Amino acid sequence: MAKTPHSPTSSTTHIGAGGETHQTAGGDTPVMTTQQGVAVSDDQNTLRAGARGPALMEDFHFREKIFHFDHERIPERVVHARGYGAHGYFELTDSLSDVCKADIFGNVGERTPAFVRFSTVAGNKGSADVVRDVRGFAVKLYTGQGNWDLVGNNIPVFFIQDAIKFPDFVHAAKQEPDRDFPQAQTAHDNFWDFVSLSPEATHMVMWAMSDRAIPRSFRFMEGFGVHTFRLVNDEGRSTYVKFHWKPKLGLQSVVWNEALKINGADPDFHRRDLWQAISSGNFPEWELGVQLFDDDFADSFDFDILDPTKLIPEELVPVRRVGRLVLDRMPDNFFAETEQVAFCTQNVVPGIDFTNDPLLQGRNFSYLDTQTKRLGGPNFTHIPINAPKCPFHNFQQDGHMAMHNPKGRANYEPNSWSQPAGGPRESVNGYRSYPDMVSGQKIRQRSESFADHYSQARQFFISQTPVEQTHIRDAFVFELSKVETPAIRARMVSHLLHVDQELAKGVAKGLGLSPLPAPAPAARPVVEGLEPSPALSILKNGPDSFAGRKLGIVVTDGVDAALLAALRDAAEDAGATVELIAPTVGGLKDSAGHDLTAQQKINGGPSVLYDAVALLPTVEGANVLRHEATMRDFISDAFAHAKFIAHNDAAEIVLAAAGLHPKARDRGVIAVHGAQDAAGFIQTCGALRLWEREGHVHAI
Ligand code: HDE
Repeated sequence: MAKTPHSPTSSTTHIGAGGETHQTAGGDTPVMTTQQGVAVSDDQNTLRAGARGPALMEDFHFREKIFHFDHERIPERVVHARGYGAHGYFELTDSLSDVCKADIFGNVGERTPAFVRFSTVAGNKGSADVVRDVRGFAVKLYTGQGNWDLVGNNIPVFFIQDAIKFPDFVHAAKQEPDRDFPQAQTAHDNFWDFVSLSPEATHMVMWAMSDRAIPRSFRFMEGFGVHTFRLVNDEGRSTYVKFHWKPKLGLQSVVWNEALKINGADPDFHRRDLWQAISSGNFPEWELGVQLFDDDFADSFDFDILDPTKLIPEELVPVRRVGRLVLDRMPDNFFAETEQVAFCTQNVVPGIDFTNDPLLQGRNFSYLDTQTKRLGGPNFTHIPINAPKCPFHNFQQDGHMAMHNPKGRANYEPNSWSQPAGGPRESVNGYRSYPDMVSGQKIRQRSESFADHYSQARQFFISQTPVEQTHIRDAFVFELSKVETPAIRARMVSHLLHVDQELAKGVAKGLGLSPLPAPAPAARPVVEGLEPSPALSILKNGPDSFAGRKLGIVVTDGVDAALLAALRDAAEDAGATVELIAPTVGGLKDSAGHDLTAQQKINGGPSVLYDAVALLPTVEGANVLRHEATMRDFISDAFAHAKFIAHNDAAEIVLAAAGLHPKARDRGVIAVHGAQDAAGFIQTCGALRLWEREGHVHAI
């Protein structure tokens, strides 16, 4: 075989004239080439006229490399810019074939490949993960009958009722245009100005101020399709449906002060969590639930099923669990997959159809349009992450970046060419829209049936535990305290008076707002009698185990090997992971002389990164740590955030240095001496937080 520049030789390391270290290809190391496949001989130096001379235009490798780099960015998403995705599959566990003809709901046990992208809404692509925001929960299902995109959120309702308000809403939520801040936050005048002028937002604002908007992990949050959709069966009968994703590990959120600190300590907290879980084989899982109902229910329901600011309580229409979604593979490349994935609400398959929800109707226009802009043309469907995995054929052709065009002579139909030249034809099994009866005047008008803006906001509030209600109140106070215009603060409180008097008074007190404003004029009086819906609370739907959570153990050189092993074993047996935090990440040994590697140095591993913590210093180590400010923060934050804290005897002085004298402690600060204590501690951690502590650590 002739020797080509691509033939393997052996890899060698070179030190360049400038002192840089670089390797040449050989063995397993592939040859670097240009985009044209031409092998590159020197990637360190541009082509010059003499070593100190000007660069030469002729340097095609340099020009191609820089040109490509200059074009690396594509427009980020207008909303949901910051996201993180993973591959997996959906498996049907309970057939829905009686109500839906889609294959994905017909064959129990069948697995459909899926790609999921989680996101925040308001922040730019580089913003922090644990901001107070709605999370996107977008699922692309590559079914055998074409792609179905269920583009949902982790909150089951939305801020607005008509798509025409979406640009206004998003403008108001994002950075203010004259100053370009605040980033990824609703705590500013424009947002609260808009929502306080739009009473339809009240229900969603309650959710946004709840802990739903600061999830602990993507793995511990629910997803919702939000709109009412239709399922259609073989006979053409339509059944209304609301889609739910229920996390197997239960619901969990962080507390607000913790969120603020996580964003500094690890702005990638959520994406790192997903990466670590999937990379270590702990595949996150959700059940798909459906609420099915008919026109009779729709007619009897207190609210309009087409109104996206309303939900249907699970206690009224139970959620039937029909399948599971498992995420088991990270993308090979973030940009190619997670950034280029193009979700479109209008991607449905036979058996799944739309309703006249005015938000959904508007979305069906918006997504195709935005992908064309973002990905540069109509052929974004040719990008592998967006292409269906089933056969597809049509006569659409050409355009930017066409990867494939119809083959053969015919590129139109009808045509009289025989196969294969004649190309694809319509099918009797093709997608048919549900023949919904439509009539009415051509008019710009919101339906009267959408006018009750407060009753479900109230129902959401009364469904929460007292701890969650306090968090909601505090979130309103925090956000409105950042609003500089007193009239906007007061206007918001005037809406809350319809939701709950105590909530409104609590917010007013927290703002120092006196006297209370008059209640906002209500388009419809509040329906007071709605029953609480326990399904709406996070704490009523949390896990009862520590599975999937993270324990942070502070160790110092010479740490008690047996106690460390006992804690680690108990945590891992419960399905949790463990990280060690130490004064140095390397150079540690346990009492048995084994080398230990810490994942974090103390100032880089604050307790906000963990669900529970343990302190196992040696006596010498404790004497050093008690003088370390970040160690004291570690403890006082863990305590203030209501976390369970285990400690050995030596840790007493460190606890005391952080203000946790024995008298200041509670039943969540637990001494551990051996394997039994360790197992008991991990079991206690299944409750995740000692909420009763919150009342003792806050004075305002
Ligand atoms: Fe979106 N939304 N949206 N949205 N949305 C986008 O599409 C839009 C709405 C949702 O991970 C955009 O690719 C309009 C509700 C998710 O790639 C854009 C309206 C819900 C994602 C768009 C809504 C969502 C988007 C921006 C009001 C929950 C991220 C970039 C009528 C059910 C998908 C893009 C991903 C993204 C438009 C309201 C969820 C501009 C016009 C309600 C999860 O097309």
